[in-house]
Amino acid sequence: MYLMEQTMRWYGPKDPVPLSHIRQAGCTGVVTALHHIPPGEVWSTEEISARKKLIEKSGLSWTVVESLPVHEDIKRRSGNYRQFIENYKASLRNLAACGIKVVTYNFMPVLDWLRTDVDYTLPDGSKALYFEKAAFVAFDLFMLKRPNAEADYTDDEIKKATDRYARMNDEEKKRLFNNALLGLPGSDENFTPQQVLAALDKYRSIDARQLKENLFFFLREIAPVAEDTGIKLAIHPDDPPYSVLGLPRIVSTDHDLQEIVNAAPRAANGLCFCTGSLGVRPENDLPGMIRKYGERIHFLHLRNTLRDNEGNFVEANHLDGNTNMAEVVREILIIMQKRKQSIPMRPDHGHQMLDDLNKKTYPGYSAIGRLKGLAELRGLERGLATSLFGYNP
Ligand code: DNO
Repeated sequence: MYLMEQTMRWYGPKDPVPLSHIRQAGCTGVVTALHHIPPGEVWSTEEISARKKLIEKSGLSWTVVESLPVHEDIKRRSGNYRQFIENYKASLRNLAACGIKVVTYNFMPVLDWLRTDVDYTLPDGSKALYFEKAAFVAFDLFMLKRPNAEADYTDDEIKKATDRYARMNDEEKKRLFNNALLGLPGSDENFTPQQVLAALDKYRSIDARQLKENLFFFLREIAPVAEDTGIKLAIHPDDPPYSVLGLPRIVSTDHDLQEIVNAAPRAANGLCFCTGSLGVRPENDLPGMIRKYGERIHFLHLRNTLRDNEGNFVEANHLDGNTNMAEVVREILIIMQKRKQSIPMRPDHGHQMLDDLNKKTYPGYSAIGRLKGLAELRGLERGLATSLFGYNP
């Protein structure tokens, strides 16, 4: 019986959640990256194997790399992109030489995930990540002051954002500003508005089609290397799965995934199936997508969101929210038996709760909330495996 391989993200030696706790949560491996190496540089075998040894000393394995970052020049196909692609290939070869099999990356321009509130208090006092549309539009229009931003919103959206902004006190404004400009995951730095505006400007002439072509070009370069070395690539979807700050987003829909898998028709060119990101679009049929792309799913992020009609969404408990997690896990179980392979999974994010409320952790990555999610997912999977396949451990 093939069950999901349980992992958690670990941000490296500086992560307040130690490896021993991840092991005690029941994980066999971790998902991590060499966050200290700037995007575009080669990950040497020395650096990789040192990190691997550290992880293995704790009785865990380094199951997935998340992320091997893609340099902005590659996304724009400008500047030094050829060199950066060669460096990417070299990193893949080095990772393979060290025995690492799955590499996650994303192709979101400028910013990775985006929320307006990373400390949103739920009725029970725990905290969740939250995306509030009106606040985000207010940030874009009145704080970032992105040139021509109004053109991207309807009159109704602008009015709601204007009202929302007028009701915000200074403290709320400060929080919104800091949350929206939170640095990339794994870094402690915030972007300044000037940096963001300058970075956005560089995408002025790149629309979704062009960005997709740039991704396909990159994929056709790296997928053969991944295949030859036995690495499986897993592209992470856009979070949230639509255009933000006028930037094109190209990994959000069923059609996007179809085009991506077709662009380099090799098993190595695969997906990180993130239910939390894809689940924000009501038309994304997640169980159906798993059936369709099952052969190409190399990594799973299981998380749930609850959305409303205004475009707001809050991160819900792993088994609640708009995604029917039981259906998702059932399809994953079926795919794994068909492929005769376990797929690595991590409980994505978790509420900050209990003792963790007093700790400073990476937003979404406190220990107890993730442990709760993992335990629920593990129970769900075992229950389904028993009822569907007669699993008997
Ligand atoms: C957020 C994460 C993303 C993800 C990258 C993958 O919590 O899921 O930041 O790691 O997009 O490249």
